[in-house]
Amino acid sequence: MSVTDVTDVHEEFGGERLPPGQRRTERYPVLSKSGTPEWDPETWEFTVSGAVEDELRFSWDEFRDLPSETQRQDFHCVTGWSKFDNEFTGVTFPELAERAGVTDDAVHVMFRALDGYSTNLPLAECTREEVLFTYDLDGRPLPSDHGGPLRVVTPHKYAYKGAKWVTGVEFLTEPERGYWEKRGYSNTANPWNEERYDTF
Ligand SMILES: Nc1nc2c(c(=O)[nH]1)N[C@H]1C(S)=C(S)[C@@H](COP(=O)(O)O)O[C@H]1N2
Ligand SMILES: [Mo]
Repeated sequence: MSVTDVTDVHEEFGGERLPPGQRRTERYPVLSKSGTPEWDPETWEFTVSGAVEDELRFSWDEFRDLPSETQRQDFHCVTGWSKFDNEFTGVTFPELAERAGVTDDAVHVMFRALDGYSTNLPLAECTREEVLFTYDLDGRPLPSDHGGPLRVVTPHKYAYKGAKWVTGVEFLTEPERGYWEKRGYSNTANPWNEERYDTF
């Protein structure tokens, strides 16, 4: 199996592999605003909606049939730990965006999840190969505490930009803030610039 290594993403942001103020951990802590939600593979559905030519809906089996790839990525939590060399398998954001046909007026994206979580990014910061809808970690199904069956990973951002238990992505014509972005976490979340919190 071929693995694309994207652990050099820090070079684009002019920083070291370990962003400032982070310490490296071998463990993989779990951070969730509430508990781990239940899911049912029979009724689970993933939607692509909003400013697109074709709204898309996938069952679990249909999603698993999409073209996938495996990437080696680092993971930076805003609370100060980083975990290197995670192998995530899944579907890239550009792959899904292309299938839906994003319309010209789309500028922003909102991800929504089973636990009521949401998080937002500008469209340009999502249409990157390393923004991955991932279902396998290190060759095994992504543990449910870490967002299984499906989560987003955003190695160019603090990890709260990656929704665990993601069930939908909506293309927006105006920026909006997600769950933590409304509660003081940085809207931009660049780890190499230590964009951790916003003051309102
Ligand atoms: N659906 C959902 N996604 C979420 C969260 C959450 O509470 N719910 N927490 C975010 C935060 S703050 C972080 S740091 C990471 C933690 O991912 P992990 O639990 O796999 O380490 O998930 C992010 N995605
Ligand atoms: Mo977090």
